[in-house]
Amino acid sequence: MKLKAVLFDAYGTLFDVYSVTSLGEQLFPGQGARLAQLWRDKQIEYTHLVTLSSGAAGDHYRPFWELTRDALRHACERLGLTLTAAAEEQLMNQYRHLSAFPENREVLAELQRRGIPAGILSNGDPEMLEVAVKSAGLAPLLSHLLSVHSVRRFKTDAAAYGLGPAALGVPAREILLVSSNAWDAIGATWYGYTTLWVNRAAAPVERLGTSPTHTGRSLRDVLALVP
Ligand code: LAC
Repeated sequence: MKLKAVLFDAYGTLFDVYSVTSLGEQLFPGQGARLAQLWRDKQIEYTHLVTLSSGAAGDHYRPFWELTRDALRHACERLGLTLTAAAEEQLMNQYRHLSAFPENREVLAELQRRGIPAGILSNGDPEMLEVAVKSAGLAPLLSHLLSVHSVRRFKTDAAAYGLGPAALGVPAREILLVSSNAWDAIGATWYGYTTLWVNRAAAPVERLGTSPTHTGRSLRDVLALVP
């Protein structure tokens, strides 16, 4: 089977969410790494919670930007750090302009050269994605910026993953979904995508009875999988 398009997760996959560590370290010496980790974990936990509890009884969706801010506040409180309004703005602003992983540009450029449509499918709200993509200079290399905002359900909800095939006009199994988040790679596999888990951190596999279709170590591994 030939893969016809590639969709990338944004946060953690194209953009390095732990690049906030150094600012965190500056603001809270000795706590930067713990803060970055807890902030990220809480952010994802909140997305899962609001989606899991949304349904007939109510809609608890709030944009990723807001959940990210709330997760930061919680993480600081948990670590006993006093988050001033100025520090919060600095950290949130850093989150808006996360560093892109260095290999991204050449991989996206090569996909474009091969004529393979490449896009983003992300929990991020449209404004966040647009700013991140522009500030990383990746806009001309991405044909689709798909945000779960339009369906008000975060990954791993089927409504979120359904955005890919609907926008690209090809079945999920003919789309390579690339994520550095193991849970996202597995959720997408369950949905029906062909998946690549970019396991940059050499993390242990998730024990959920399903494996991503492919596992690699950098975004470059995409190029061996598409024609
Ligand atoms: C995203 C989060 C999961 O970009 O990283 O969808």
